[in-house]
Amino acid sequence: MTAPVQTPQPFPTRIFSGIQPSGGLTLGNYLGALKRFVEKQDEGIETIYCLVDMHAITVWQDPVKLRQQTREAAAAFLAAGIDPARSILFNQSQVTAHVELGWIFNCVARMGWMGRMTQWKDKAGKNAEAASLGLFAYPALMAADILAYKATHVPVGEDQKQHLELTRDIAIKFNNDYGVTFFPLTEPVIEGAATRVMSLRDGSKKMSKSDPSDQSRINLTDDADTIAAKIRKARTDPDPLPDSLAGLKDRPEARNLVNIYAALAGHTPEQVVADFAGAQFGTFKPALADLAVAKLAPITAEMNRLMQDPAEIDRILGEGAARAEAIARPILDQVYDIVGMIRSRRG
Ligand code: AQP
Repeated sequence: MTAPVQTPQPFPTRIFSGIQPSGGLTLGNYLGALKRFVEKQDEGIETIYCLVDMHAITVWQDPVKLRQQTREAAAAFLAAGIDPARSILFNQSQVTAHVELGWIFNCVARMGWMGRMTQWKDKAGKNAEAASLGLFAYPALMAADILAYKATHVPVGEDQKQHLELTRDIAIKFNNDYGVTFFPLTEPVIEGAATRVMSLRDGSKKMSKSDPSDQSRINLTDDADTIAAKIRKARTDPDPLPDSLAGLKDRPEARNLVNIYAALAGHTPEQVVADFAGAQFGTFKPALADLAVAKLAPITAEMNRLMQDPAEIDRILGEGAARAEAIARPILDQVYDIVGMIRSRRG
């Protein structure tokens, strides 16, 4: 192994991020990721967004549902404002550079690093022996997703921070092992009022598309009545809203609803508590439900419209995959060269 090198950042700004089509997208995915993906695109930064279907199958997926969920997630991206002319949008399995680089990173990453990942511990639970090898290696493939494009920034929710740190560790070890300054040290971009949206049933658990309770989350496909009913039934405490954020300490469910309101309204949580100081949840919840419906209903309607034409969605994903491939393939060719693989000309 060569001496460690400090990797400078001579890399142009490029954003990459992804979402697993492992179920219908939730309000957590929307506020923590999708809404911010659109903002980055609208800032004029080069943006590459991926539906990470290879990640989704680290937990068994019904093939028919997986295809449906992938198209539905693509529809959600488009409906939320991702413009395929300005962003690259595709599904991961169509660009094989991801799994090729993922394998190389499996050989760079250490077992101990993977074993410390909290998502692995949460998802594998007590029965790690029965979890898939893919679930264990998930963060190495995620590093490959990002570094196949030498992406410098990744907008994510709070839960993905540790995986981003591991992506940097893999980049540093690759650069050090091969004595190159090849991969950037990618920065997570975790910003906004709702970087960790919590379950509506349990303020200590993240809102998740794979939570067995549908009441725990708002789905982007929920209609107005369902959204209002879920917010009405959301767990809270009997106290009114305080006049400052300090008063929400130790009130995780109340804090969660304030954060959701703030992120949907484009306000800070401080503004929201100032506006609703002293209000009971009987007043706050209907206001939140109205806001959520106003923001989400147009997205749901557009998703439904787009889902009428699955061939068009597939066409957009295919076109995005071709553009993604054109960026990733030359990078991967260089990686093969760096690690010492023979690449013969064929035909
Ligand atoms: N509750 C959340 N609050 C804020 N951001 C969230 N994200 C997910 N849940 C929340 C962000 O959404 C992006 C895509 O996540 P993912 O689909 O790749 O996987 P995940 O983080 O494991 O999301 P889920 O919904 O919990 O999926 P399942 O149930 O399949 O594991 C990421 O940027 C994530 O931070």
